[in-house]
Amino acid sequence: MTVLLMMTGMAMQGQEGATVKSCHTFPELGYAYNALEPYIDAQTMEIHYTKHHRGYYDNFMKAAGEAGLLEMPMVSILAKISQYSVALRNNCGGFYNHNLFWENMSPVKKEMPGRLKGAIEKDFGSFDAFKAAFENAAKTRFGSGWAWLSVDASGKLFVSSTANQDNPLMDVVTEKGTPLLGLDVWEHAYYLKYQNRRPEYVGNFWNLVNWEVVDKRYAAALPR
Ligand code: MN3
Repeated sequence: MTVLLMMTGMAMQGQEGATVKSCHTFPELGYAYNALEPYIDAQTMEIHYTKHHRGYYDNFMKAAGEAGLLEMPMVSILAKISQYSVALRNNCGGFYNHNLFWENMSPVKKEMPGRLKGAIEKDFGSFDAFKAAFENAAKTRFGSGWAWLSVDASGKLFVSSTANQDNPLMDVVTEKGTPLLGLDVWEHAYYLKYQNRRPEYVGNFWNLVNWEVVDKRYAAALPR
């Protein structure tokens, strides 16, 4: 448990300001492949982490090297992603998004800290209203993509969805902010267990959310 939290914490620190070069180590998954069962099965987790996420990472390293961006923080690359190749957009996005996704989930139930709860109630009216908006974003994303809870430059929370491996940090998306919680709705994330039943997968996600991590990201992203 302590080890798990430490690993989660280290992975979080590695995500934001770190340069590509210092992120050169493919991050550890903070729990076992079967730790999120029954909501996400072990086979899906193993393939998702070792094949999909690894593939994005390897291709990101290649594209970043070719573009001479090995010293640039990921957040800076994402903020100017329109200037770079499609390969960099897909793979920097894919690497960043999955890092966040693994950290967003916990095998141990995490209560939502009061700070985040208050902000959600203020900006969405209620937790149920937020949940409905997030589920709607996840269910209605056509094809492959992500649903997000993010905070904008003024400190306000919002829900959005993006296609493919785009995310709210990219200059190419309409709703920009810092992602706090992301849900992968590519079929590779759920098809082995849920087949076409994406809504069931989306509904089960609430059993896994690590609200402590979301709250920490919220606090770190607020305007100062
Ligand atoms: Mn994925």
